[in-house]
Amino acid sequence: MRRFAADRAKKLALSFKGALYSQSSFSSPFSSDSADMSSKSAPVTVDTINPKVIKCEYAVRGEIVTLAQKLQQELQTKPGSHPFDEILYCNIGNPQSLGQQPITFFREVLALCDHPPLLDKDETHALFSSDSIERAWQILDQIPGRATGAYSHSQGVKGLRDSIAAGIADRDGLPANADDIFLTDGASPSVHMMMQLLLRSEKDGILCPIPQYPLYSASITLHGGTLVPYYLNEATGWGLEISEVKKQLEAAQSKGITVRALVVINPGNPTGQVLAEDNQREIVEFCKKEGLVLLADEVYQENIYVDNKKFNSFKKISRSMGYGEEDIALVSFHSVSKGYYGECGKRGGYMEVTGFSADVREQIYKIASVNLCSNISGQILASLIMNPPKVGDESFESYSAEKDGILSSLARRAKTLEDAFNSLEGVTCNKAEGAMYLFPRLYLPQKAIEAAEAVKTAPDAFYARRLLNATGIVVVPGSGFGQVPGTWHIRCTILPPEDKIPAIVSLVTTFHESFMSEFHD
Ligand code: DCS
Repeated sequence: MRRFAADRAKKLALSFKGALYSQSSFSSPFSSDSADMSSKSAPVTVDTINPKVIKCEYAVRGEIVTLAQKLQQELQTKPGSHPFDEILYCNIGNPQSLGQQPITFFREVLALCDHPPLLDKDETHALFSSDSIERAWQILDQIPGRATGAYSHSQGVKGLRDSIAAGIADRDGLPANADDIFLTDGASPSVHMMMQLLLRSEKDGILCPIPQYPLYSASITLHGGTLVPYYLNEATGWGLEISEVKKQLEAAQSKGITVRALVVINPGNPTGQVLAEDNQREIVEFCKKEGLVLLADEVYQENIYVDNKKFNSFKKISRSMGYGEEDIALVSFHSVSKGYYGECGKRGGYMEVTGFSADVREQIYKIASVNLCSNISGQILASLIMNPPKVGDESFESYSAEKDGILSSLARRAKTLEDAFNSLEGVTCNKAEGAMYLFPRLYLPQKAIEAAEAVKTAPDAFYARRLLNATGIVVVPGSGFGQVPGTWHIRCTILPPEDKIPAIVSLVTTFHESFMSEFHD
């Protein structure tokens, strides 16, 4: 017996070593030449690290933000050193950092789940609503050992996935399956997981909208694939035209690229458009015909500000067309970061994965399991956003008032900023039908373009930098999202507190007027 065990251990050690040193050119630390100092590894410099890391860009936290942080520090150490007193971060969709309050019901449930002894105290009934107490019990009962500090199943706690599936079923009027849900720390890791799964080499491409949220370009670069751009039509309110997608697919194929998936962001970031149902049907039809995985980024599904549009999940659209699981591979990304909840720092999200074979699903599970599991507070929040209080629950009225208050204020802020941008000389701005951003186009004077070129800066980055230095307002240059060459934009969130919007409008207007007169042809 003992001898058998020793043999087995030796075999295992060999196979482990084999996995680590599978190429004969690598020298093993167990061999004698490990003592040879001349084979010392190259030092870690930007020339020796993974070039994909160097190539990857993420403008939402790029150079303008670094400058903003520097200015903020200067304001602290030397008040009055700039023509403004505070930095207004309009660069990132981070609602609570700008004062948005979390939804009370969600936080009550989270607090109770994180500290279950509260549930046994009499005072708790005076401090917390009865439905948050009940929900916390329900959730704790779903978590093995009621241990929120324990690792869970790699897809997330099964009971929480059950309730997310029930929430999806409610939303779509169609059954949903807990086994299709993978809970992740925000939507970002889900996107990385799909890119990791789909991209084998730079010969594999992913169709992405341009402008796009740079998580897509960054993750495609990091995972070694090729971004195949399709341009949204600014003239039609950032319309997604299938003729354009088809043209770009064919162009990529003619260059030897195997296109594996199509990314659709609905509602759009940075572009704010909400897709019409007919348009969604065309997209589904196209993916089905071309055999593409549909990667549907649906993180802004609750952020819709116009009466004539509503959110439809791509799953609901594809099933309504008669397509089942076997007809189309579809991944829907969702997150606790956006909507009216804005819990980005809690890092919760999920992807619903349908239409893949069982053995591919196993591989997705394997990738998820390498991360062990996503954080449990984020998992709980994901279950809550998909199952908020219902009519008759004690919290329902206050919950609805909080939710409607946030969403209606966002709609007003979006409209005021849109009108303000449109009133500026040389600026046009499409409506933000949804999401959290405006993406105005800047028609910059030739002299401004030349001044930007002279300092080797893209004209929209030049404008954004000037705006920051003059007003303290941080926006992201359009070049960070991609745009039709020769056009220039900035992205500005609609998130600053409503009472600050008039001041922002006046700061931007004054800055813009002086910028335009400085560079007038
Ligand atoms: N998908 C879209 C379209 C997003 O806008 C974001 C975040 C994500 C996914 C990922 O977010 P989480 O990982 O937090 O779920 N939006 C960024 C932005 O443009 N501003 O803030 C963050």
